[in-house]
Order: sequence, then structure tokens, then C-alpha cells
Amino acid sequence: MHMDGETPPLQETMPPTRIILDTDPGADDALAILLVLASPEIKLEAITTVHGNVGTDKTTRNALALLEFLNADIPVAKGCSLPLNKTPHSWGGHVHGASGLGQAKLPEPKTKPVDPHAIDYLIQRFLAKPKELTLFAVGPLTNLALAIRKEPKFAEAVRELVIMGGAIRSGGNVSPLAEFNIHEDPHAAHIVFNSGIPITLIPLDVTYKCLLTPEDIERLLKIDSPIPRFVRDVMADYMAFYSKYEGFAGCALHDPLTVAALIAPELLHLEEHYVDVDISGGVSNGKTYADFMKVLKKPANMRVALDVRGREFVELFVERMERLCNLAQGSVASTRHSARPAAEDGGGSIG
Ligand SMILES: [Ca+2]
Repeated sequence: MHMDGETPPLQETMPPTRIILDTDPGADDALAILLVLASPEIKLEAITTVHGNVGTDKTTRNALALLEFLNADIPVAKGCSLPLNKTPHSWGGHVHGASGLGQAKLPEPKTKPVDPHAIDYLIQRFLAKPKELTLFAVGPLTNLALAIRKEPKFAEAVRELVIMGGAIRSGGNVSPLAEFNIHEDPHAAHIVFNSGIPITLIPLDVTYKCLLTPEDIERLLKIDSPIPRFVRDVMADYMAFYSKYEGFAGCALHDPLTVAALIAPELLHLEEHYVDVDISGGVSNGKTYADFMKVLKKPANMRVALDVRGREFVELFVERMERLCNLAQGSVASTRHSARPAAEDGGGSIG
């Protein structure tokens, strides 16, 4: 107890924010999951999977395998395999590797997804405790849109929604104007953006300012733990893609930056705007736009991050990975070792 008037540490005063993560792992999705599990401010209650970087069979397998690798007992519900009204892309393998996890080799998971489809699982979880759970979405928004359409009470049961997606002033990364997550299911994004859920949007405008470098990975690799080696391997194809097509060594921490909304919001410059997505099918299809000049006369529907102290976030990310390694090593002495990656010769798991 703190009887001397000093301010106690955050985690002693604030219960962790309980979240559900909707994701398409995905190399940077994997790093987002690592960062969530490394952060005492957050309690990850469940993962729902969606199509995106690779197909849903693979994103689900990857989520289960990663949780087993980290010895994290967290339910996974498998979600939608196709966008609402768009032909899915067919090129994710050359960014995220054929498996979706780059060069990382995790054993086939022994655990299975829970029975309900992700749409029903999300509805059940959020309606059971309205306004208590926060939702993170770091893939296409198909599951969320269909939950909103299936259960009219779903939107009002979500405490807050943090989305990695969109490009406001930034150019796109899958078309000259559009960002991948939104472009891959723009109709779903339109439904979610106009649902009334309190939204924080983390677009390319900020994620491209958070570049994990080879030097950051070298720093992590000084720790003898399977986790840094996983980080190196899962990002290998991603970094090669950035080097070849974007001309710099390193890669953007797109999905992990959503976590900053909870653990380091002071690093983000957030503005309230009305934001929507173009679904007209032209050259700007899937483009997110903010009505900066309020010409549409619509109330703001989200907070959107337009700037970030990027290097500080990357430093925080690396520190949290070091913390995760220490947590893992602390659990080795008393632990089962069943979740080690097959290619590893040592290490442990997060108990
Ligand atoms: Ca993702």
C-alpha cells in the first residue's frame, strides 16, 4: 500500500484494460500479439481471426501456434474467409511469407479454435458485458461488420475500438491511395466507421513513422531466448519486401502501433474527424478520407492518429520485447517446455 502520498505505479492503480483482438496473422500481427502479451496494462481475453494477409485457415493456425509458442491460454475463434463484396487479393505470400509468418517455423498447434464462429463469439462476449471490453482490429473489418449487421446491440456494447487501417494524408500501400486492411474489405470498413462505436484509427500516416530496424533486432538477439529469434524470422520476408520495394532497411510496425493507444497514448497526436471510405469502385476505392474542413457537416465519428513520436514507440516496443523475454525466462524453471519452436534448441515459454 502507498501510505506516503506517492503515486503508485500504473499497474497497481489501474486494472488492465480487457481486450479482444481481431487479427490476420500476419507478420506484424504476430508482433502486435507479442506486444499485447508483454504489456501489463492489457489483458488479452480472446483472439478472433479473419482473412487478410493470408487465408483464414492460415491466420487461425498462426494465431493458435503463436499462443502455444508463448504458452498463453487464450481462446481463438475463427472468422470470415472472404470480404463482403470484393475478390480477395492473391499476393500476400510475398510480403508475409507463404505461411503468413515469414521465415518463422512454429509447430502445428495442438489446440483448436472454439466452436462459435468469430461473428457469434464477438457478439456473445460483448453482449455478456456491455461497455466493458475494448476491441482491437488489425486486419480487414469483415467480422466486425457482420457482427454489427447480425446483432443491432453489438455496436453499443463495444467500449472502444482501435483499428489499424487507412491512409488519411499518406499514400496507400496496396493502391496509390488505399491501405491494405481497409482496401481488402472497404464495404466492411464503411459499416464499422458509421456504426457509432467509439473508434481510434491508426493509419499509415503514423505507422510508417515507426520503423523497426535491423539494429533493433540485433539488440534483441543479444538475449538468449526464442522470442528474439522468432521476431527476426517472422519479419525476415517483411524486411526484404521493404528493402526491395520501399528502399529502406527495416519495416513499419503497423499493427503493433495500435497498442500505443492504450500503453503510450501520449506518443500519438489524435484529432477527432468524420472519416469514411470510398466504396465507389474507382481509382480511390478503399481510400479513407477525413473531412478536415467539415464540408459534409457530419459529427466526428472517430479519433484519428495523424502524427506519432515514432522512434520513441519503437524503443518502447523493443523494451517490451525484452520484458517478454524476461517473463519467459522467469517461467522456465517451473514450466512445461511443450511450446518451444521446433527449430529452437533452448528457451522456454510464457507461463
Ligand atoms: Ca494485420
